Amino acid sequence: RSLQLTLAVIKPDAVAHPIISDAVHQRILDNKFLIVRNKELQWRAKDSQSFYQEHAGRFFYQRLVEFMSSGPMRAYILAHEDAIQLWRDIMGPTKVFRARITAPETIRGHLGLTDTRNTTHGSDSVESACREISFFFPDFDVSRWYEEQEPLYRA
Ligand code: DAT
Ligand code: MG
Repeated sequence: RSLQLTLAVIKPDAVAHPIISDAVHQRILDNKFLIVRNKELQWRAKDSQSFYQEHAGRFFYQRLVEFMSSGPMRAYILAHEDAIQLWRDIMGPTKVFRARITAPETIRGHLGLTDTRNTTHGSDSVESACREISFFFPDFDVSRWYEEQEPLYRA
């Protein structure tokens, strides 16, 4: 058993309301994630477009791009056993109006505002975690971190 890294983001709707972003941060701590890096940042529209390239052309794309560059957010590199799936489970379903009914105890079910303003982001695979960690933390060297840090946490 060993640690896995994921990229988690508290989106602008939550950062705009400190009580909400504090609640999300507390979930990170309660679930015993190791916070490897974290920082606040704001995107320009071009960052948003590039990050969500896979959704270009979808009906919600323009809304998504504008929202994600509308204010500051907080990004985290989180480590945990099976971190990617664990964080996805804690976030809940993408669509808030579904999450509210089917998974009200999740972050999105509990704190999400709309399907666009859904409070948090999380990587969905090892490949996307790698890409997204570099996107948010260009100076972070994933392979080096594993070499230097990960063996310390092996069970
Ligand atoms: P997730 O964020 O759960 O990985 P995704 O990658 O499919 O979901 O979509 C990225 C973001 O785009 C999502 O967090 C919110 C927005 N989005 C996705 N589907 C949407 C929809 N049907 N209506 C409005 N916004 C949507
Ligand atoms: Mg996604």
